Amino acid sequence: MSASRVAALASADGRAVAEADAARVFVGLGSNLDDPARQLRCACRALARLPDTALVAVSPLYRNPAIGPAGQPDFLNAVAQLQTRLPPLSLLDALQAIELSQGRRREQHWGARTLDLDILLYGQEALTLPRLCVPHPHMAQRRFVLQPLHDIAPALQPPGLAPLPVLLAHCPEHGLERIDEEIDIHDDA
Ligand code: A4P
Ligand code: MG
Repeated sequence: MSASRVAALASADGRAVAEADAARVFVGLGSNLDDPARQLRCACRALARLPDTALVAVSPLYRNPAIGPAGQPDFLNAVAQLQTRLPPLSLLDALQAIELSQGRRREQHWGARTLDLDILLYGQEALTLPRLCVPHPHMAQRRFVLQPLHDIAPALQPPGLAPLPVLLAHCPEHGLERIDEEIDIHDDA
C-alpha cells in the first residue's frame, strides 16, 4: 500500500495508529450501577487513552432491561469502535483493568455491574481461547449490541455471521430505548 493510502489516526499519546497495521475493533459497553451514563463516559475516555489505540467512534446510548438475574436496574449500552495495535489478549487485559478501575466486582454471572467491556469483534479474527472468544458468542442475539453496532458501522460484515440488517431482523425487540445523552469522543475532561 502506498504511503499516501495509509490513513492515520492519532492515539492519545500522540502516536499515529495507521489503519494499515492496526485492527478495527468493536467494544460493547454496558452499565447498570452507579450512574451508568457517567460510567460509559469515563470508560470511553479510558479507551481513548489506551496505548497504540485510537477511539474512532461511539454509538448512541440505549437503555434496556437487564438480561440475567431478575431485580436488576436497567442497563445503558453502547458500542465503541477502536483502531488498535494491541494484540487481542493485551486489549482484553487493558479492558479488564478499566473495568476494575471503575469499581467492577465479579459477584454474580450476568449480575449488576458498574462497567462491562466486551470485545465484540477484533478485525476479521475468529478466536476461541480460554479467556477470549471473538466474535462475542452472544452478540447475534442481543439487540443492545446489534443496534448500536449498526448505528456506527451499518455495512459491517461480522466474520462467520450474517450481515447486521439480517441479524437485527431476527433479533427480539427487547425494549431498547435510545436516550438523549451523547458521548463526545474528543471530550478529555
Ligand atoms: N471473555 C471471553 N470472551 C470475551 C470477550 N469477547 N470479551 C471472558 C470480553 N471478555 C471475554 O466475563 C467473564 C470472562 O469472559 C472474562 O474473564 C473474559 O476472560 P466477565 O465480564 O467477568 O463476566 P460476565 O460479563 O458476567 O460474563 P459474560 O459471560 O462475559 O457475560 P456478558 O456476555 O458480558 O453479558 N443485559 C443487558 N441489557 N445489557 C448488558 O450489557 N450484559 C450481560 C453480561 C448480561 N446481561 C446484560 C448485559
Ligand atoms: Mg462481559
